[in-house]
Formats: sequence, structure tokens, C-alpha cells
Amino acid sequence: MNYREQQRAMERLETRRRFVRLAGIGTAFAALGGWYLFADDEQTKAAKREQLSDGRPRLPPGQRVINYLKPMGGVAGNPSKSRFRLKVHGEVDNPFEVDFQGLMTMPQRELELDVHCVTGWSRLGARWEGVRLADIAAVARPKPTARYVILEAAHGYTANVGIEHVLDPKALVAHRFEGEPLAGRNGAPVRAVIPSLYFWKSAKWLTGVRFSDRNTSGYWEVRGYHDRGDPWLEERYG
Ligand SMILES: Nc1nc2c(c(=O)[nH]1)N[C@H]1C(S)=C(S)[C@@H](COP(=O)(O)O)O[C@H]1N2
Ligand SMILES: [Mo]
Repeated sequence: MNYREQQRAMERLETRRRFVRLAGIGTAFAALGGWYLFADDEQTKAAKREQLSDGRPRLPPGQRVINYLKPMGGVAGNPSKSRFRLKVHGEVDNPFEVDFQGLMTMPQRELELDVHCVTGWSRLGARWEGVRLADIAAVARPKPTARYVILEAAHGYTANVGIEHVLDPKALVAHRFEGEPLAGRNGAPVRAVIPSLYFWKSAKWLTGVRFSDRNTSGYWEVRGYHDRGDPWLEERYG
């Protein structure tokens, strides 16, 4: 199975699980189940009516709102804060490494961010806390030739993004989600959150931020995902 087939199989399994759950609860609660589905729909509709400051709809096309981060897997890295190191390197004047404590001494931001998974779910307005990638870039001082950033994660996962997505004041290196330390499955101790692109660009178990003068496709990009991944342009598959 390729990744797309895997994702479809996962979605089918999730739908079936929901159905089985509903059937198990019985008819008395079928209405309640219906209400949940309806509630999802209402949220999706409401989000579609909302606009971003630049006039784009808040919800990108083909997305549906859910109230959690659907577990999407990936080969987990070490969640230990004491072992954590972030390497900021490549096409910069001041390459540096920072540990978890060091990261905590940098300016901390708390942002409500929307994330959009390429498989069709969006989690809107969750509270993410961490350090702006722009602030990390300001310390590293990218050379004028740096136009791309490769986000590096445990076990060789990478995601390539244009530097403008890293300089976006909403892009974070996040260590907390909804008031709690990041859960292991969500990338503990630290992950990237790049709200301007599909969520696969938001590398979990982040280990490095490499600036580059060249674009090098990452893990999913070489496996059929779009090289840029703009959700509003539905850049899902390459
Ligand atoms: N290191 C790493 N980061 C990753 C992935 C991965 O497999 N490995 N999957 C990506 C994908 S496809 C998505 S949708 C999000 C899912 O994040 P979540 O599991 O916290 O919902 O993480 C992204 N970051
Ligand atoms: Mo994803």
C-alpha cells in the first residue's frame, strides 16, 4: 500500500469504528451520535463563513473541522527534555545549538493556531505555546542566499518549506498544546507548527532547523505530496 492508500484505509477504519461505537450505544443514543455529527458540520459551516484578514476563508477548501488532533503516527523520537537539542544551522551567520532550558529562556509565545491535515481534518484555534521560528531565525541570522528551510526530525523525517513560512510570526517551535506539555505522539518534547501549510510540514520530534539556498524535498514530498503544500490552493499531492 502506498501512503495515500494507507491514509484512505485509516479514514475508512475510523468511520467504521465510529459506526460500531454508535451501533453499540444503541438507538437511545443514536440521536446524540447524530448530534455530534451535526455539531461537526455546524462548526465546519461556521468556519467556512469566517474570513482571514486577507479575505481567504478561515477553513481551506475540502477540510472538515474536528476538535482534537487525530493521531497520525510517525516514528516517535525521544520525548526527554534533558536529552533535547535543537540544531540551527546551514546558510546562516550564527549557527547554534539550544537545549530545552535554553529554548525556555527565549521569548515564549502563546498563539491560537489553525492546523490543516492533508487527509481532510482541521483543528482550529487550539492554544500552542513555544518560541517563534522567526525569533530562532533572528538569532541564527540567515544569509541573504537562504531561501528554504529544512525542518529536521527524529529518524530522518524532514519537511522543506520556503523561508517565508518560517519567518511568519505565527510559525512556532512548540512545546505545549492546550495548556499541557506536548504529548509524546504529538512530537514531545518539541515540534514545529507551520500554520500556513498542510500539517505534514509541522515536523514532530524536531531536532534541527536547517537554512538552505536550495529546495530539498522532504519525507512526504518525495513520496507524492506536493512540494509546497498550501491548503488554500489544495496543494495536496504533487
Ligand atoms: N517527525 C514527524 N513529524 C510529522 C509526521 C511524521 O510522520 N513524523 N507526520 C506529519 C503529519 S502527516 C501530520 S498530519 C502531523 C500530525 O500531527 P499530530 O500527530 O500531532 O496530529 O504531523 C506531521 N509531522
Ligand atoms: Mo498529515
